[in-house]
Amino acid sequence: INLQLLEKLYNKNCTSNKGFKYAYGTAGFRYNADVLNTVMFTTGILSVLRSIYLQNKTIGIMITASHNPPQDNGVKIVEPMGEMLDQSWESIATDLANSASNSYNDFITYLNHLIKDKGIDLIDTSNGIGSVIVGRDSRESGPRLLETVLDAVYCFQHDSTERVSKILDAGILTTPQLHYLVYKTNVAKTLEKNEIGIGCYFDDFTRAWLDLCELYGFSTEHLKFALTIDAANGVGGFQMEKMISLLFTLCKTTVDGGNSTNISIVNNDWQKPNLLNNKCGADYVKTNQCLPNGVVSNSKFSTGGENTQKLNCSFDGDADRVIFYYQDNENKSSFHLLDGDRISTLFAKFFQHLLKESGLLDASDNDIKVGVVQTAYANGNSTKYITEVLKMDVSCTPTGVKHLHHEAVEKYDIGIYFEANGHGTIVFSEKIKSLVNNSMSNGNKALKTIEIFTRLINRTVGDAISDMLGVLAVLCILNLTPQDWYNEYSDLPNKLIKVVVPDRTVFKTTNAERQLVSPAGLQGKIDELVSSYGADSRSFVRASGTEDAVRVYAESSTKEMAESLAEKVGQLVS
Ligand code: NG1
Ligand code: ZN
Repeated sequence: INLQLLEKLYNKNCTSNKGFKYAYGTAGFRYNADVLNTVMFTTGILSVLRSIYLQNKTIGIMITASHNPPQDNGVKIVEPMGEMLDQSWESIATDLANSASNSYNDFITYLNHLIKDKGIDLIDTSNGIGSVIVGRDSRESGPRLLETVLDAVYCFQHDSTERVSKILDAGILTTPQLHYLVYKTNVAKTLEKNEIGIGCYFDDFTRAWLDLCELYGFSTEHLKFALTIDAANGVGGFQMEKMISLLFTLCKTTVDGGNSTNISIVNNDWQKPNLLNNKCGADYVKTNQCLPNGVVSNSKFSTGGENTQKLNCSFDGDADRVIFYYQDNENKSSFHLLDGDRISTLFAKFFQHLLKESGLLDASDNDIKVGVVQTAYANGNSTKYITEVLKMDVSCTPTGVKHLHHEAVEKYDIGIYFEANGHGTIVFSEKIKSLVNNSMSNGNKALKTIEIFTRLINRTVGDAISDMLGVLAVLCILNLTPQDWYNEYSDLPNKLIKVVVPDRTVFKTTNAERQLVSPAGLQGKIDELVSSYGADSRSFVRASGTEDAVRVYAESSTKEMAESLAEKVGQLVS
């Protein structure tokens, strides 16, 4: 590390908001973009150290604030195989940022302690000098914050020839694309291949989609649906555009020149950052349970005939969430939401069907575990449907995909996880992959389908583009209309509200956040209230990890009762 340069660049980047307290939250650091410089600088430093610590594996940095408003931004670190940052390093990230926020001396003291404590060798660089890939979403503050990260990496000058740590600016891309690129880069490295670019993302996912088209005889331009994608005016729109144009160019069954009208993208003004997530996007649609700006109600919705089905979906600002919906007339009550819970149940039903067809379940010593991971926000009827109708295993974890991902990997060979808000993916164990690969030669279509899905689904993290393709494929393969999908079960009416309290840290939970242990006595009062609303009622309270508020969730047998229960619990909390 070049100390002279470090001090100079610290002074340039870390003095504008001295004393600010940072915390690595549910999804990294996330604040108003004006206060982020210090933490961008320290995150840049930390990612190089993490890379050297992990024998020079490539680490990712994503600059994004997802579904938050345009004036916010944030940053998170991505591990070599595309996972979220190791939890024990989250507090290091926080401490390093706060030491820099205090003073240069505190920063250097903590940095030295960290380097020593982790045994990171900055002198002998024979193992490598650190390698980082950085991506960002379409926010206006992105380029400025990127400069700060580049400054930080530049401090790692390893000898007099000014050899510095390697950093690849991957430009504007979706969060899951960055995760995937980091993963592919590390795989390529172990194969001693040269650097790869984001082209690998498009190659791999279009290949998988086209393999499915070929296997089942459907084609991108002859989907049974007219699909409208609301891209939240974020980066997902133009990445999806690239994907669509590739799919149409590569599709072998091109008809009429191949230009389709059955997939369209709206809210695709990603070059106007002030429109980002504004009255559109997955979070808006899920929270308000209504159509976003720019999507018209499907008044000409027809239940019969090919190509007349209309389906919409919304991405969030960095395209790691997707939810689907349709509305059959102008009446708001005909709005039907197909959220993360529904995506889970659809995939669960699909894989159950495939496994039956594949014959893999016949050999009892295969002992294949398939299950769904949810959080407390999953609709009670979705949980009931999975356990009682599909008769599959469900586990519940705290909020935040890092928890769901971990559980899915630990517990299942095919682990399906989605937060109700549409963030999730499917993870396949090495065991199921090798079982599938070893038996595939017999031309079994179900086995081939599972194999293709291990490539169509982004293994690293929830991915709106890949999940969307996965859902479309399942609907085509199982021959389901959006209404069929919706009619599998009915949601319990529910309400989610935010309550601003003086100190949200006093709200401590247990049992996957479904019960409060602090403040003392509050859970008893909530239980009492819930029991007075009848059998189907449920409510829980937890502090948000991304906003300064407490969230109250309530479910009951009618909309009025769910709303009243949420309000009453909200009063107990405030
Ligand atoms: P918090 O603010 O901790 O509730 C929210 C979402 C999470 C997750 C994170 C990260 C809800 C109720 N909570 O977390 O599911 O997506 O943001 O983006 O939707
Ligand atoms: Zn997101």
